[in-house]
Amino acid sequence: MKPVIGLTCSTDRELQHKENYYIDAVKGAGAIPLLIPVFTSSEKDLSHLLERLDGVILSGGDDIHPIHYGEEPKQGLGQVYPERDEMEMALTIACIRQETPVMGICRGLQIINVTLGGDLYQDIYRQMPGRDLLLHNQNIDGEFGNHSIDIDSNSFLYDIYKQKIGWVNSFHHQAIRNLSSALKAIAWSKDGIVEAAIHKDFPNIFGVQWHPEKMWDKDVFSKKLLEYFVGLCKKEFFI
Ligand SMILES: [Mn+2]
Repeated sequence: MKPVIGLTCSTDRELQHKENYYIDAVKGAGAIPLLIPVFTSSEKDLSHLLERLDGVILSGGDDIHPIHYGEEPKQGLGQVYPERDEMEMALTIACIRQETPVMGICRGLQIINVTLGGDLYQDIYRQMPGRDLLLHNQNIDGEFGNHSIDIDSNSFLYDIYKQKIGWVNSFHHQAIRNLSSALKAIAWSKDGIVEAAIHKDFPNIFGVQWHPEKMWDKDVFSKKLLEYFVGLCKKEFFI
């Protein structure tokens, strides 16, 4: 039976939405996608929701409000939507509690980190002066890789890539500053930005800073990564 994977939505005052490439990528990797809107939810409601899902993808989107890691907004912070932050953070906690697999994509990796006590650069280009940063907010289409990543050879990512170097797209101007002590970094860009991390105690919970769903039908590693996650949701692997 195909697993059902919940995809968190982007939202504004009028619409809840998610781009079609997320839907296509989940379907292409062998699962059934289901959109989860932002809604004010109790712990009990989220727990009930998760009983009906085999996994959750925390999707990409707007910036995370820095109040969630104890800062006020600085110059360079983009659009924020605190209700989405709160819902996704509560959902992450519920997933950990119920051991529901989670894949964080871009903002989703950052949500996992902030939920578990880590923090972010509100804008890497303003907050990391003197660092020769790469262009993490690429100008080419998302189906093309933009910068390389160095992969921890002792990680599931290495098992997918079978090499220490990967090539990923990049659509972010925020990034992990202090990594949560509950997480382990498993990939970095050449300028030292954390590009992937996994939960130390719950390895079914991980995030990547790039967008495999934009490359899934062009890049074999992106497809394998999504298929790996679908496998976790099917409980094919015992890790
Ligand atoms: Mn990047």
